Amino acid sequence: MKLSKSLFIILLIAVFASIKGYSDVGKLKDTFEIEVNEKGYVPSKIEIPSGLKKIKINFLRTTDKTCAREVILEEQNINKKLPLNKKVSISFDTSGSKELIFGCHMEKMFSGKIITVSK
Ligand SMILES: [Cu+2]
Repeated sequence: MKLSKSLFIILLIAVFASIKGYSDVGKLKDTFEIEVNEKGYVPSKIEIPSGLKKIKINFLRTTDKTCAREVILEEQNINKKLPLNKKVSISFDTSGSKELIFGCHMEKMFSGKIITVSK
């Protein structure tokens, strides 16, 4: 009787531990918001955990006073126009890349980075 009770407790702990591990994976943030305004891409640096395979970035250009009217990410063959006040999403595979640079058509005039970090 005593033995089965401690077995039950061990089992319970194992179940809770696995649920916690599962929810931690589910909590990895994979969607990011970037505003394009007078300062350029804000934020201009996005850190993603190395475990992520795919991320999504929502861009919203909120001013006409910028030349960053598109987002270009050459490594991923992404080149999208950013209409004023319209959310534009890009989604791509980040596994295997450490650092990705995106920017406007004038290359590094306005740019941002996506950096993979181990957490
Ligand atoms: Cu530019």
